[in-house]
Amino acid sequence: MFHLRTCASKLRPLTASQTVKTFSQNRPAAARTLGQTRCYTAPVAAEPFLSGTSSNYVEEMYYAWLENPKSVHKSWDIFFRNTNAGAPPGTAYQSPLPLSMGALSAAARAQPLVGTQTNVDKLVEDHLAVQSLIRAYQIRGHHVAQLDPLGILDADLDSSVPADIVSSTDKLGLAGFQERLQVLTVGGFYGLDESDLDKVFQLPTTTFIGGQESALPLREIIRRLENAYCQHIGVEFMFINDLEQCQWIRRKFETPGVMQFTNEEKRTLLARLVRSTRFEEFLQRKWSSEKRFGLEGCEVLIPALKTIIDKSSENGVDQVIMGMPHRGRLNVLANVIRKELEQIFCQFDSKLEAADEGSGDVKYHLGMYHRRINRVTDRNITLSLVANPSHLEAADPVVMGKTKAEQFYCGDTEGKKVMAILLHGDAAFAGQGIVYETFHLSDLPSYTTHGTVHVVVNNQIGFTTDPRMARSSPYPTDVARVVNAPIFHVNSDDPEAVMYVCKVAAEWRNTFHKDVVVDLVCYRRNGHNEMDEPMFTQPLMYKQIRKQKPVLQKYAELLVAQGVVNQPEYEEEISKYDKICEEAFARSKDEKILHIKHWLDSPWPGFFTLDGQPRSMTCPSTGLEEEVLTHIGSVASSVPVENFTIHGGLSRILKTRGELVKNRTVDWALAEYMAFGSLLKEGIHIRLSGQDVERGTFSHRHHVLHDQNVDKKTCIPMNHLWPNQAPYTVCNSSLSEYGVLGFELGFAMASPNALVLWEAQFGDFHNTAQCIIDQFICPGQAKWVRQNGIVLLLPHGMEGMGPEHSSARPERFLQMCNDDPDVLPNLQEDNFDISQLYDCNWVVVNCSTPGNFFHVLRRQILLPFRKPLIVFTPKSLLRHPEARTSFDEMLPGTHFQRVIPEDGPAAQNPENVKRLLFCTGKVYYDLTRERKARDMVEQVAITRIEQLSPFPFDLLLQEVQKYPNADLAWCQEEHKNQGYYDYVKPRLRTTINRAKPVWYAGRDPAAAPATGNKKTHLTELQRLLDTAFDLDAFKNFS
Ligand SMILES: Cc1ncc(C[n+]2csc(CCOP(=O)(O)OP(=O)(O)O)c2C)c(N)n1
Repeated sequence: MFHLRTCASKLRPLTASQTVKTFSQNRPAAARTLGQTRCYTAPVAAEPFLSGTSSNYVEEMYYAWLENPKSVHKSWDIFFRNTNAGAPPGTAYQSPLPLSMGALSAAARAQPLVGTQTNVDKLVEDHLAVQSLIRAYQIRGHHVAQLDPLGILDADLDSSVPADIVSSTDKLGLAGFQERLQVLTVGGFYGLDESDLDKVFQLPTTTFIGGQESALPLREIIRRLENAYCQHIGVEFMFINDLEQCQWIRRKFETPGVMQFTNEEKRTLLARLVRSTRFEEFLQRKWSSEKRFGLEGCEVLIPALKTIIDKSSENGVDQVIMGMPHRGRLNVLANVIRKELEQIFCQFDSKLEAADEGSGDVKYHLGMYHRRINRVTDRNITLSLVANPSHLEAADPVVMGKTKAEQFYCGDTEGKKVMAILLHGDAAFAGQGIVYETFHLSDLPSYTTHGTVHVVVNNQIGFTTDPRMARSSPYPTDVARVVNAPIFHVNSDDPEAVMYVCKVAAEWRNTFHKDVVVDLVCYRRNGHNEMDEPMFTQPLMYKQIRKQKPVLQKYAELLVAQGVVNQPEYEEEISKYDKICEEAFARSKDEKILHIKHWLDSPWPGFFTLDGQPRSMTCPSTGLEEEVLTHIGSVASSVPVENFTIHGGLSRILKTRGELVKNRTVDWALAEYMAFGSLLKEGIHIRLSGQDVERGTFSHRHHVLHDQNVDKKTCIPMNHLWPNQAPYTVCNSSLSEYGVLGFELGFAMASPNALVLWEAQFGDFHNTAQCIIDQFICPGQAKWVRQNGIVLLLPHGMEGMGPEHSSARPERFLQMCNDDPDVLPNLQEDNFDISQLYDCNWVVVNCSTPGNFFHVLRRQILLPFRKPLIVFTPKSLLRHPEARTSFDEMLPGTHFQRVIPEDGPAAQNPENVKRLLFCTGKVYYDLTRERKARDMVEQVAITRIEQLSPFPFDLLLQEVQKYPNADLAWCQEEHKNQGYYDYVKPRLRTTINRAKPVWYAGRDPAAAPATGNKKTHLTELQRLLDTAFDLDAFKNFS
C-alpha cells in the first residue's frame, strides 16, 4: 500500500479539493477502468497495513475521500486527515467505536489518534474481507440464485454452493439467515466472526447496495447482497473488463428498491400474460392434435419481448427485426408482432389450398412484417420476424445482416433506430456453432448491428436431452461471454423479475450498443411438441411439472392478494381475450385460400407491381458507353487522392491496368470494376464481403489501397467514381463462412436495389455454409415467396493445387436446380431466356471471359426480379493473357452470353466439323490450345456453356443443328462424378430429342476433387485432352 502513502505525501501541501482537481487532471477517465496499470515510483512508507492486496481497497477509499471526505467511514476520514496533516508513520490510524446498525451516526464520535496496531490490522483485514465478500456475490451470486421455477434443477448444472457465499435455499427467512451467517462467521471463508455482524463497514465504490449510505453493518451488507444477487435474478457480468459497464450493471441490480413496479405496470404485465397463456390454450382447444410448439412453461416470453420492445421504442428505436425458433413462434406472431389471428388460425385448416407458387412452409417457420403503433410509447414501430428453416440458429446471422442493411439504408450508423432481437432455445444456443460465429460478427465495423438483445427460452431440456448431456459449460449462455455480453439469468415464474431484466437489457443495448443476453429459466409443460410424451425420458421432471401452477395463475393470485386487481377484473381480462380469439376463429372460416405472401418478412415496396409481379419480362442491354468504361478504368488504375503512397508492386499493377484501358480491354479485375462502378453510378449500393476480399485472395482486386507510410490510412477508389454515386462497401470478413454468408443473405434481403456479393476464399469452403445454401438460398423463394439477389463468387478450377482448393463443387449447386432435365421447355415462348430465369430457383454460371462476368453482374441488377446467382470464378484465368475482353463486347447493345458459340474456322464450314465439344469455364483455354497444337481447328468446334442453369436449351439446339455431321462430347476437367456432367448430359440429350449420344471427355470418377500430385494432375489433363480430340475415341461405344 505504499502507493497511497506516496500519493498522500506528494499531495500533502494541497487541500482536498485541490488534490482532487490535480489528481483527476492527471488521471483521465479511462484510467479508472479495470486492468489499468497504476504507476507510483516513490519509496515505500511505513504504515503497516498499507501493503499487499489491501492497497487497492484503501486507495479506492482515498480517492473517494479526496472527492468527498464524508463519503468514507469516519475512521478513514481521520486517518486520511492525519496522513495529509503529516502524522508520522504508524500514528495516523485510530480504531473506530463498534457500531450497531441503528447507530450509524455513532461513527462521528470516533476520537482522533487513539488505537493499537492489533486493532489496525484487524480493521483492515475485516474491511478487505467484506470487500472480497461483496465481490464474491457480484462474481458468483448467480450460482446460488433461485433460477429454476421447478426448484429441482440447477441452472448452472452444479448443485454446490460456492464456499465464500452464504446463501441457502430458504433465502431470507430468519432462521436460515442466522444459519447462513454461521457459515460465514464461524470458521468461515473470510475470517470474520459473529461479533463482526453488527460492525459497520465502509462500502467500496464498486458497490451500490448502500443506496444513500456509504457504510453498513455486515449483517445488512449480506442481506442486501443476497437480495441483489441470489433471488430470482442471477447476474453474470464480472468478466466484463470495463469498469463503467460493470458499475452500470451493479447500479441496476444493487441499488435498494430498484425493482419497483407501478400498479399500472403490473396490470399491463398481467394482461400480457393472459394473452400469452390463453392463446396457447385456445389453439390447444381447437386443434388438440396439431403441432404448434407451444410456449407453455415460458408464457412470460411474450411480456418479456414486449417490454424489450417498449423500452427500446422509448429510446428511439423504430424498427425491430427478430429471429426465433419454433417454440412460441405462433404466440410471438400473434401477440408481439400482432399478425391477424385469423391468418394464423387458417394455417391450421388442412383443407385450404395454397394460392402462391412454390412449396410453402409450415406455419411455425413463416416470417412476418408489420408496422404499427406501440401502445406504450405511442410511437410507430415496424416489427419483423424473419422466416427460418428448421435448422436451429441458422437464422441468427441472417437477422443480423438484415438489421445491418436496414440500419445502412436509413443512415442509422449507431443502431439507434433499428435493432435486432434474437430468440434461442437453451440446447441450440449452447450446441450450434453458428451462434459463436454470429457473436463474432457483433463488434466488427462492417458487420456490427450495435447490439443485439438475445433471449433464451431455457426450458432446461432439448427435445428429449437433459442439459447435462447437451453441453459442457455451466450455462447454455456461456458462448455470449466471448464478446463480454452481460448475461441476466432469471426465474421465469417471477414475471416482475423478468420484466426488470428485460428493461435493463434494453437499456444496456441503448447505452452501450453491445449484445446482452436474457436467460429465461423456465420449463416445458408439454413434450417437445404437443404430440410428444415427455415422461418416457424425463419422468421426475415432468412429475414436478404436472404439479406446477401456471405462471399466470400465480401472478394473478399475487396481484389479487396485493389488491392491484380483483378477481372479477382478472376474469374479465381473460374472457375479453378469449372473445377476440373466438371472433378471429369465426373470421378465419371465411378464408378460402392460403396466401404465403401474407407472411412476407421483407417487402420491397415499388419493386413489383401491386400483384407482386415483375414490372416487365425483359432485361435491357447490360453494355455501357465507352466513356463510362474509360472513366471507371482510369479510376481503377490510379490513386484518386493526394499524398497517398502505395506499394511499388501495386503501382505496377495499376500501370498494367492503365495499359489495358488504353488498349480498350479488360481482365477479370477490371471487368468486375466496370460492373461495380457502373452500378454505383446508377444508385445501386454494392457490398462485397468475404475473407480477404478487399485485396482479393489472389491479389488481383486491390479495392482498398493502403498508404505505405501512415498506419490505417486507406483509400477505396471505387468510392471516388461519380459525384452522387451509391456507396461501395468492401469488407474483409471474419474467418467464417456460415455466419458471413448468412449475414450477407440477410443484407441482400432488405433491398432489391443493392448488389450483395459473398466471395469464398476458395470455392470449396462454401460447404461450411451449406445450411445457408440448402435451407435459404436454394429454396428461399419457394418456401417463403421471398426473392433474393445474393451473388456467390466461388473460386473454382483444377490448377494442380491439390484436392482442397480445386473444386467449388458445381455438382452440388446444379443438382439443386429446379429445372427438369427430361422436358424441353417451350422455346418459342416470348423472352424465353427471361422467363426461364424467372422460373428458376437460382442462376449458375461459369464465365470464360471477363466481359461475360461483367455482363452477368450487371444483369443481376437490371433484371426485373431477383434470383440468387452462383458464379464459379477463375484462379489462373485472372491473369491469363487470353482471358481478356475488348470494350467492343461491353458497349451498349451487348448482353451476357448464355452460350458462346464457336466462332473460328470450324464455324465457317460447319458440315466439315466432326466433333462438337461442349465445355464451361477455364478448360476452354486448354482445349483451344490443344486443338491448335493438333491442327484440328476445322474438325472440332468448341461451344462454351456460360450459363449452366437455367439450361440454355434454345441456344444449344441451334449449335447442335449447325453441325449436322459432328458427334457431341461434353468435356470437363473435373472428375466424372463431379463437375457438370451429370447435369449437362441429360439436358443436352433432351435438347436434341435424344437423337445422338453425348460422350464424355474428362477425368474418371473419384472420391477426392483432385489429386495432390502435380504430375498426376498433368497426366490426367493430357488424357482428357487426348480423348477430346481423338475422333475415334467413342467409336467402340457407338
Ligand atoms: C440444427 C438442428 N439440429 C437438430 C434439430 C432437431 N431439433 C428440433 S428442436 C430440438 C431441440 C431444441 O432444444 P432447445 O434449443 O432447447 O429448444 P426447445 O425445443 O427446448 O424450445 C432439436 C434437437 C434442429 N431443428 N436443428
